[in-house]
Amino acid sequence: MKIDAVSIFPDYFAPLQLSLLGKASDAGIVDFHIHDLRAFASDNHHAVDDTPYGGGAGMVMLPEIWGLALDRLMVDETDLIILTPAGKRFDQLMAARLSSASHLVFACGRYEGIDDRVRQHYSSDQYSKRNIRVHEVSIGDYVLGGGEVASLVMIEAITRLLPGVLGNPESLSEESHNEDGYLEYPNFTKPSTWRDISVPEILLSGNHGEIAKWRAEAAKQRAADNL
Ligand code: JDQ
Repeated sequence: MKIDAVSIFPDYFAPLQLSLLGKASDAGIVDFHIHDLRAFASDNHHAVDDTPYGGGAGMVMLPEIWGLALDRLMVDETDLIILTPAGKRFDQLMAARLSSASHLVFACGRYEGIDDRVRQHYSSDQYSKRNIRVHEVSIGDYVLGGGEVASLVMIEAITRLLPGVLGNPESLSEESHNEDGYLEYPNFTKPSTWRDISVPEILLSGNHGEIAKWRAEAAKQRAADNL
């Protein structure tokens, strides 16, 4: 999978070289390319934003500069993801669907966001005929300063689903049990008693049928507690 990200703060993407994502990148499973939007700004002070038509607070990112940056990246079979607090909520199902894409482009705005004509333009027939799809996505109902951290969240959730990325394949199949409802069961490791708190005895029994039943019940209880 190829992943491009466009931002005026490319340094936000440094963590892609660490841990799971760094190994996936070294192994050639995912190919990250980070682009500095400001490189496409050609006026004297390299401005990327201007005041909003209709008035109001803040600044809006210029469509012309986004067009220059994105035109070079939008090949056939590309999913363009525009981060915005007003987008469709990102969840595990969206992560799973996007994990089978061949090319993702993350457009990371700042200020009050990107001129909406950028979304409109890349959503037009000319692009959908080339299997280019545009997604406006939010990672949750809170307001971030820009799209970079939201993109990192999505990239981590998506790339860990790629074949060969997760070291332990059982972890993924057990997660898929959860996709239709129950959250995770609580986990325990050594020692069996810590600060007077003992691990539930059933987990030490070796009775895998009873352990599965206990975990299903504990996961259900935890989900109810977190409502
Ligand atoms: C941008 C902003 C609109 C402040 C600019 C670009 N889930 C989620 N929360 N926040 C974002 C995503 C997000 C994504 C991209 C962004 C926020 N901002 C700041 C935009 C109103 C107020």
